[in-house]
Amino acid sequence: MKSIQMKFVLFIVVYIALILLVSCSNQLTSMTNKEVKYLIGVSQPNLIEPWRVVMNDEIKQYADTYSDLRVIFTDGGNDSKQQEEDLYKLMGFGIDILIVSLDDPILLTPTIAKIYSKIPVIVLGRGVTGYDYTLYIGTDNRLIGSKAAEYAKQLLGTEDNRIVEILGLQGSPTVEERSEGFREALLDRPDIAITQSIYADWQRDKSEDELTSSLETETDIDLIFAHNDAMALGASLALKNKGLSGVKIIGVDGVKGENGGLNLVKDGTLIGTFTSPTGGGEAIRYALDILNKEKGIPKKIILRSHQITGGNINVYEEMQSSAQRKPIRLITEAEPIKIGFAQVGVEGGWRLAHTNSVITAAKEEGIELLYENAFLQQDKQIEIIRKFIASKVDFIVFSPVVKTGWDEVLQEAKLAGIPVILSDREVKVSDDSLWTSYIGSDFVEEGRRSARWLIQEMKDVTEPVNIVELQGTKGSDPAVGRKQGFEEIINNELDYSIVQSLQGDFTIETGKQLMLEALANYGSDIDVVYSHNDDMALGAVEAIEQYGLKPGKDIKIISIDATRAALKALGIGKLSFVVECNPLLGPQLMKAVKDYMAGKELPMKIITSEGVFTQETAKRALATWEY
Ligand code: GYE
Repeated sequence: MKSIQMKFVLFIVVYIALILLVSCSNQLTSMTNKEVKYLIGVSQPNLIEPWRVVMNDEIKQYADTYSDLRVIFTDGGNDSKQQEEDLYKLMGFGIDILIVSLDDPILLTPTIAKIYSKIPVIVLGRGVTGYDYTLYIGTDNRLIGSKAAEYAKQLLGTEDNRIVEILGLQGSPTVEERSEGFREALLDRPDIAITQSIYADWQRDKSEDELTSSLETETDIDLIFAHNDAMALGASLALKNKGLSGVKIIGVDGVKGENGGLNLVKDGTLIGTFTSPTGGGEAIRYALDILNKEKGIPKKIILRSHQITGGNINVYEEMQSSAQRKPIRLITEAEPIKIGFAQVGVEGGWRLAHTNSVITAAKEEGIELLYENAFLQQDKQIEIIRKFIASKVDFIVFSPVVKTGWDEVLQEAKLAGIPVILSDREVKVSDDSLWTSYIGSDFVEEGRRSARWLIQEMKDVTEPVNIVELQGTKGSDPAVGRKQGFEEIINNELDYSIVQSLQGDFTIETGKQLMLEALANYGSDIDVVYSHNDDMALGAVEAIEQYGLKPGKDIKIISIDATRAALKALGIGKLSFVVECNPLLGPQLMKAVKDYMAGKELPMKIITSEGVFTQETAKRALATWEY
């Protein structure tokens, strides 16, 4: 890294050059003579969308509270080539970290990956594929789509309903996810048809023009779902020009400002919108944590989307105003924060590390922790949660044994005003306001990573590949996600088949027993074991040895967790590949609890950052590995 002085001199030179050269669309924050510790580059694909203007405002506002931060903003003028040039220009200025929001993920993801090999990169809001970035901050777009559909279903009658969907930029993952979420949630309503899909590139004018021309031939529309408020506004203009009224319009974004979604809901242009927080403030907060090399930086922050309608907009705006963000209660030594922690079980190495991490972190933060264990039984876990509600804890934290069946008890917690944090596993409930935050891994991605490695590893093999899958607890979030992600990738490969998929419970014993069963059926025809966790993989190692074959050689073994025991086995070649799933969630959990008690809104999901291990990297990692 260049010295700070050098960087400052360079910055001054660049600044002067910029004033002379940079197109007027690029903006710079004001400069003072104070020493610049960190230079942050912010690259936007355009500043036509109000949502992006708000994002920059939030970044600026937050960055301005630090006198040693400088931010350079660029505006790609809605042209990916221009944005690519901007990115290299920012690199030329010697930025320490890049904050980037993209429009065209296909063109720019490789550039982002290249930059990420040199400096940390925070991707904001929309679109980047793969995993080559430091941190992503955005919303759950599939969820936004499905919430919009649920709302549309409420708004429409029961017969012959026609919806026009106005989408953002074609090919963007954000657009695909919003659209898929929307369409999937409409499947149970055969009376609703999406009669038209219009791609309007997130732009108001394009939406207005496209809809205007389609209204020439078809005016029978009941509802419009636009992927952002700008396009929703464009659609409303087209309808107005045509003299059509009564079409309900739902948008997404819900930002402040003249043409922002909040105003559009207030003046009745939109029937409702779903907020898509820009994450600008969070980006600066995390940029500083990254630059200061803080531990435990997550991989993804998913912000909560709120449904805004005429009925709740005032309450929402009040909630957002900073005056409302007061500490929840006074915390003293006599009355510390009190957490009830309903642990799922003692099933293996990962779980023990997780339990210890939570207990230790609570102690370090002076937080009182009531700890109880459900030993893999849902009834018991529900009973424990009820006990915590009765003891009036400040927080309930639990790792749900399975995904479903929690509505009732979580409703009770909500009624008692006790926020719930899901640690390391998610739930599936009808109302996502029943839980406050999820802290853990992306299980689907873990499954994909396992499959991608396998395909790479087997690329020269011409024979069919026979896989045995050892699944974790039936209906648990990690088992469901790891299966789904693995299958998603494997299903594209004609020669790969999962010959047997057996149901375990994440313990070494079930791993061994299930593997013996698979060996009895398929013997040496098995090429690969894909195990949903390390304990079951280590059980499979024992079974394969007992059967007289060599684990890791005759049969490759892929596993998830990366406990020390698994890394050791990988180091000596008994396992083949291990995907990390980090159990050391205690510190992040305590941070979230303290933030909440201080009056901050928590992200909906905090997804931990994780690596993968081969034999070589496992040996090296073991020297310092903590769990
Ligand atoms: O992978 C497994 C444990 O929920 C992420 O549960 C956790 C999983 C972990 O039993 O070993």
